[in-house]
Amino acid sequence: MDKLLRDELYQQARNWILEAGSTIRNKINDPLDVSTKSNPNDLVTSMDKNTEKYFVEKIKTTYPDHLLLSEEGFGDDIRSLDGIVWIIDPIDGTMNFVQQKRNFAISIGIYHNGIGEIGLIYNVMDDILYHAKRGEGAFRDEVKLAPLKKGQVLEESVIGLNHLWLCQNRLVQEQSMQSLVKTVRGTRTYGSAALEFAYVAEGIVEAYITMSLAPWDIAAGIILVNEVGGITTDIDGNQLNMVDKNPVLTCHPDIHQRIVAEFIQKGRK
Ligand code: 2AM
Ligand code: CA
Repeated sequence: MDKLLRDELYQQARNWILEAGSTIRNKINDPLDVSTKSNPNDLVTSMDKNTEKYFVEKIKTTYPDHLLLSEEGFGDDIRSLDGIVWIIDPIDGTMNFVQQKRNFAISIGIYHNGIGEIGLIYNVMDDILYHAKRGEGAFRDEVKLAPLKKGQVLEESVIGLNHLWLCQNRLVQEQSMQSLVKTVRGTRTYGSAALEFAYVAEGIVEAYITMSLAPWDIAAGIILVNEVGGITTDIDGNQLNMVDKNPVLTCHPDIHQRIVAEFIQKGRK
């Protein structure tokens, strides 16, 4: 994608994400219509759906030849990332949105023939925008994020992790995940994959590991993490499939190999 088009799409996406966020903030205390999806804890609200419809309408009107891969089903049925694809989660961290009215984000990744060009993650209630254009660095509002510092060791790292994986998971023996938790300095669960990626990019968390995420949870975050020298793969260290769910590891490059080899592959079921 040439720079002129990338700059234009970035500006549009930025305007739309800020406007959608402002609408959510204005309606944050309105009565909520909550339903469940794949399981009783997998929530969706009318706000998720209306926010997604807002983006679909804007994108389809302005860029009719672009495609949209999004969580609530108002986008296109996409099997590949050919062309320009907007990958959108209208609310990432819906449980936080419902239970806490904060700690959720809107996530937009724009990909061109499979290459991540633009990533935006908007922490709506804190009004903080993480953003990146490929090759131009990542930012938290107007502040450029520093490249991840060299020499990171696992014992001094804080990792993001869903605590459920310590009790039950299909992929890695629970003892192996518990051993990872005992090795690192600390763990955090923020409840929004997009924000966890933003924190890895910001360098306030050194890794985020999770057993099943969809493209819209990670599309923007991958670009942000890339821009500061971080790595995102599946939990075995392989390339992600961007049109399917994946178990995901995003982290500081110095600790990637050790997490994969010592804690995941040894404990693989
Ligand atoms: P969501 O809020 O958009 O559903 C929570 O640990 C993180 O995992 C959130 O980013 C959440 O995204 C994501 N997630 C993905 N699939 C999920 C599922 N089936 N149930 C709950 N959270 C899910
Ligand atoms: Ca969502």
